[in-house]
Amino acid sequence: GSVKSYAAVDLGASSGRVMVGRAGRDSLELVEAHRFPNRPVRTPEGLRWDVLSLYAGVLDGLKAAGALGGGRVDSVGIDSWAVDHGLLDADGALLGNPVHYRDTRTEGVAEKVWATVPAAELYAATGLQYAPFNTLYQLIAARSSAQFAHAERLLLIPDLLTYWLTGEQGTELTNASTTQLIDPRTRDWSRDVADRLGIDLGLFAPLRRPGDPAGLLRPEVLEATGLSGPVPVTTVGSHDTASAVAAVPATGERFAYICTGTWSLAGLELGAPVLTEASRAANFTNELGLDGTVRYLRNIMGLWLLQECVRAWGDPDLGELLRGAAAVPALRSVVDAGDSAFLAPGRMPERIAEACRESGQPVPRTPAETTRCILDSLALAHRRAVAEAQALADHPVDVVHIVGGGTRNALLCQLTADACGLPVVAGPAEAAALGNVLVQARAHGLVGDRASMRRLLVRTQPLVRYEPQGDPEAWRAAEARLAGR
Ligand code: ADP
Ligand code: LRH
Repeated sequence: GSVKSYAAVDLGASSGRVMVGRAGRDSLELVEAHRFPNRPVRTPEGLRWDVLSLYAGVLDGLKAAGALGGGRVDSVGIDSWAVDHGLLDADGALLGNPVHYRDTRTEGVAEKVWATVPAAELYAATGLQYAPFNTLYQLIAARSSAQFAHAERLLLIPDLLTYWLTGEQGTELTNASTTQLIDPRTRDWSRDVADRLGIDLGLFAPLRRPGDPAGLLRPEVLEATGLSGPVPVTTVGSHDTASAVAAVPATGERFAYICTGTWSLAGLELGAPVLTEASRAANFTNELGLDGTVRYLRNIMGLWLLQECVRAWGDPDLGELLRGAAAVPALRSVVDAGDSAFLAPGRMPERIAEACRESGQPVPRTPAETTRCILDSLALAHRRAVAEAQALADHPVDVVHIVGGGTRNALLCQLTADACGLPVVAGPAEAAALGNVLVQARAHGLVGDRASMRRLLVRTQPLVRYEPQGDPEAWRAAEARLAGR
């Protein structure tokens, strides 16, 4: 049968990549065309994304993707991290560098918002967890700025890059659900929340959904990349986590997933949101996935904790560090890997040591010990999220799927199996890119529904299974220790 080439642009907080997915009716192969670092920059104003360098990386990547396939790709799809955005003026020009979600401008903003719309009402209306960086809080923080006064349009990061590639503006729904301005039941804007907070929804371009066409590469883009046109851009689940969950190689419904990269996003795929007070108290979020599904999950600080330590230690070899960590005794000290105290960059080894000291646990002294503390803490946070999601959504699971860069960390996968007391199936590592490719393939009639997308992944992608080992009591004790019980 015919094989098509889809370029998937996947921008993570630590790196961007352009992957080429070659898909046929019974085949799926992913090749990396180009990878580039995503390095935020601290300006006098605060922490900013270097979005022009990312766009240059996208163009280089599309060129490399074309070179792999004789100057042709059949379509392009773009996904990235959530919540962040660029503001455009009336001429469509970008007003300044997009602000990084780890910037401090949103400190104390939520409390002001809650004075107008109480937190419980906000959750009932939007289903979104509290995170200081939700787009809603960012907008409230920005709105007295000179820049905001000139803003006529807000484009989320993947929508901004799509605009630069095609000249067409839209707001992709799965990513829009992270703004905290979408009602997960109607999958449309929550006009009531916006009105009460004085947010003009006219800032947003019209909603579009995964599978919708998003325009054609502009002639200048064809010229810069050497691609032969016309090349359509296809809307995918433009929130990277939506694309990653679409590529969880599950065989049934009774599964939990953990998308591990800079973040760990741990939870369930559901048919309807869970908007209970208990769910709010547990800070689970209801983000939108493909085909009206809900991504019911918790944000855990993830491998960010390790990335920041590795940076502080001057970039030692990761493999060696992990071998050292494997030799350190288990569960000596654990920290709360869900604590937003770890959100900001800087001084990570010290902050972890302080958290251990303050909770009366042994303080990790070497990089190997600190790494072990991080991985034990992540596994423990995975355990809690998987258990609590099942209870809050009344949706039991038999298996935990781990996807994303963290699948390359065998120790983390094994510890997660041990902590959850469930088998872990690890892979694919490039889940977001695969979900991106599969939605493009589906839009062009090459694959069927979500279940058949998943069957194709099971048949074609290498997966590794980890059985739970060790003493489950040790994890219960560590959990109790962390909860101060
Ligand atoms: P993001 O998309 O958020 O930028 P990724 O999914 O690319 O993140 O995951 C990046 C993380 O994967 C790194 O921080 C690192 O901890 C882990 N990782 C990547 N390669 C390896 C490897 N060879 N061994 C162990 N861990 C790895
Ligand atoms: C992961 C991610 C996550 C969001 C965060 C801002 O890359 O998209 O789902 O919560 O970035």
